[in-house]
Amino acid sequence: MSELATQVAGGDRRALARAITLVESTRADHRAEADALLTELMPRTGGAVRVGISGAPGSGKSTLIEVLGLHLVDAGKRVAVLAVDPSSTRSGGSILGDKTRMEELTRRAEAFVRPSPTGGTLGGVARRTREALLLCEAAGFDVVLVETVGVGQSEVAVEGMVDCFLLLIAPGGGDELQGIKRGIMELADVVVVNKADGDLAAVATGTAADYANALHLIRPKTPPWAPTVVLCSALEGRGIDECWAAVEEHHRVLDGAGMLGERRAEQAKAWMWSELSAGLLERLHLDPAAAAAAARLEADVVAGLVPPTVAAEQVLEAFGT
Ligand SMILES: Nc1nc2c(ncn2[C@@H]2O[C@H](COP(=O)(O)OP(=O)(O)OP(=O)(O)O)[C@@H](O)[C@H]2O)c(=O)[nH]1
Ligand SMILES: [Mg+2]
Repeated sequence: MSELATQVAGGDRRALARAITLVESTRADHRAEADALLTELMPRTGGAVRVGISGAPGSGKSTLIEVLGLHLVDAGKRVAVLAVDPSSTRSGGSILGDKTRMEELTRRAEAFVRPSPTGGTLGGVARRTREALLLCEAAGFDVVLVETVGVGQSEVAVEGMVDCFLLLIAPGGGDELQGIKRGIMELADVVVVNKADGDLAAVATGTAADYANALHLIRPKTPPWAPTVVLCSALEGRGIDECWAAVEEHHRVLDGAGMLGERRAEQAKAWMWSELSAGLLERLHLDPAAAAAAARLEADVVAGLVPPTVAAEQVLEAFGT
């Protein structure tokens, strides 16, 4: 094995951080090294419980991840935290950028906290996070938690890379339920109603009941698992056991039905095809004949002279000629 692969496989956190920086690089020579590294480490991947944590801004994702992470570390597990943050491409910030909230977890030797890569499209950020997840597994982490903010398509991307997708909800009135898109509810394996404390405790109980009812109306994503609702207070550290118990139960049920391997295989296949379409598109843009045809036809489409479907077909015909 290469030196970096050996160090990553040995659980060296600094080597892991370097390996992730390598897969995040857009330089062609780095990409080649990253591909070689991932290929070497591939046999060591697959050993972690992969959990996605999503929710509206301010619902308490980072707070929950820190207490959950500490809880797992205290239980003897090694925990990695990654982030998918499409907004970082605009603001230059990052959801784990304010590491203050995970300060304690970051200090633990059994934990690894990695902020979201900045720059690039959601597709690019998601790809690097998938690769970072595999590297964390190769480094022997038992649990990988992927945080994403619940806006736009990032939930879909994260759901496509984890075993269990946890949707975090802050307590609120009935109208708040409609604020969560049905499509996102359908992705949830576990719904966690956070902030069940102080003045919000009673509201949280009502919100949990609302979600339990709403989930009944949704066709289960992966029967025999029926999504569950858990109440917790990340701030007070209550209900954290229950959150993790739900994740473990989901894992047990899926694995027992042979569906965990199936889910991961499907995800890997979909990942390959998304890489393939991105790669094809990139090559098409670099192909002189296709690029020339595209430039010409784009103008015709804008002018309303050629139907877009016909234009696309003609660009494809020019590709590689
Ligand atoms: N009362 C109460 N407040 C909480 C709880 N969990 C988080 N908060 C507060 O909610 C605010 C947002 O918490 P974060 O953990 O940063 O939320 P987030 O979902 O990671 O936010 P973004 O990353 O910005 O999307 C902070 O002020 C927290 O202290 C909780 O269980 N109870
Ligand atoms: Mg956060």
